[in-house]
Amino acid sequence: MRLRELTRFDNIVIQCHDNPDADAVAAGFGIYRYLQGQKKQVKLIYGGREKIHKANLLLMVEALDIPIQHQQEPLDAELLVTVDCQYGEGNVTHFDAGQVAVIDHHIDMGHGADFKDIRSGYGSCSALVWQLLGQEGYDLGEDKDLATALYYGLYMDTNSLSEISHPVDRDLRDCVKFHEGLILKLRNTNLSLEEMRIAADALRSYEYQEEGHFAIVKTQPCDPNILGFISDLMLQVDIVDLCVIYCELPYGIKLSVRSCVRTVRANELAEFLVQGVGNGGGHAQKAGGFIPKTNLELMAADCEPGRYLYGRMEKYCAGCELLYAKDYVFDREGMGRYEKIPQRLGFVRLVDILEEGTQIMIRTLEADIEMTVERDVYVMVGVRGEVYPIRKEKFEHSYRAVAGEFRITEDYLPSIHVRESGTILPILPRAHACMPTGKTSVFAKCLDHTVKVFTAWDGENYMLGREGDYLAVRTDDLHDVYIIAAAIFEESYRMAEN
Ligand SMILES: [Mn+2]
Repeated sequence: MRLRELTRFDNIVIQCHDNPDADAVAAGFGIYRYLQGQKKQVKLIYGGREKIHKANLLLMVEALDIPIQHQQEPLDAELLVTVDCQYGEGNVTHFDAGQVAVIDHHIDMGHGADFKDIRSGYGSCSALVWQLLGQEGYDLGEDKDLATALYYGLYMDTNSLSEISHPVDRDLRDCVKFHEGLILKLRNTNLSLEEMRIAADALRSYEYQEEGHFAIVKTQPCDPNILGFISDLMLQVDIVDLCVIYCELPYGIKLSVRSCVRTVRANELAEFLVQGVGNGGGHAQKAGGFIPKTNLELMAADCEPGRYLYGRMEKYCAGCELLYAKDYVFDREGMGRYEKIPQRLGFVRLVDILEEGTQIMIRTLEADIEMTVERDVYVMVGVRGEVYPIRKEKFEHSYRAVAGEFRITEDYLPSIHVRESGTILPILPRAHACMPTGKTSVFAKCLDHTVKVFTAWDGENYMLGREGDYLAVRTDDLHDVYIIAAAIFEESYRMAEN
């Protein structure tokens, strides 16, 4: 969806969910500012019984002059835009509206709307609004109040940026110029004494599972940020390797997940815990998740959330094989031989665009990859926009450069961030095309259970193979074992002739 599509209406109301949080307020403020600039009659509201009372939100609203109003009277808008929530949900007071637009980052609950932009992979609605504003050429450099609001919205929804996951969230974090003094003040206006008491009570009532070295803690209903605060503390306990802290709110279950072992990434654990019922994400050590109440009831009738999460945790800990490339003994059993389908891929010779020795970070949908520009290191770009470094020698054996461009259309395209200057260079316009030489092939088999592979080139981080993904071994190096995602395998490989 483009924001400009909304400008055909004149009387527009933007609605945050009831008990709005910083992310909802910031996202609403962003849409408000844009429409105000388009000379629209626009109003920013939230419904529900409670008025905003948390100290940080009051400070945010006042310091940034955010014109949000508590709406209790019926309303009839030509267009109603719900932000950080979906029209028809339990935590969104109903108001009549001619047409409805939904801008949100939770999972799509399937309610109808005339306009919809739901990105459940994003850690915050603020990042989505920031992206939408960018598409319209809105200059945030000229609007530091809004920039600060969006940054703070992201900050609060990703547990002080610690559970950040999507590259658009990371882009907002890295690119925006905000009022530093205000953010510092907001960061330290976070807890009330009552919330401190809730945290203390929660820490006394943990449940510990010895075999899996994990702890589960339920808190009383509280601001989701308290969950992160508690889980950070819980993880510091010597015998706790993984922990999940959750609370039941009127509209669903919020959870915070932590891991301090390299065999479990917190974001994957969070995704697993809410799989099919909610959304979750973050990164290796810290992650969060949310399950809408109705979904939990559907999935686990008469199941108490604590039991449900405990069961998922046990299942996660039990159902996984660890594989270390250095100790791997090749077994041909069940493996087929495959070769790359001759199709265009992209590659970039880094020294063509940057000085040798330059520190860079390559941002992709999957991860931020830290690298140094070296003479013989190339960067490959795959059909899904996936990026990986390759040594010149290996490249020349496996691929040959061909004329023409390499093009793909994906939602998020990779870019090179130059550390020192902050310059951002999109990769695709700088990529050349290449084709597989057909000289290399792999043995591979489809996985029927979860496998984590610590590869030969990175013994610290594993590659996750889920059911349906492929375990692959280079035929010319039987220690080079790795995972190829199901979709990429099907698009890129075919059975070898002999
Ligand atoms: Mn949010």
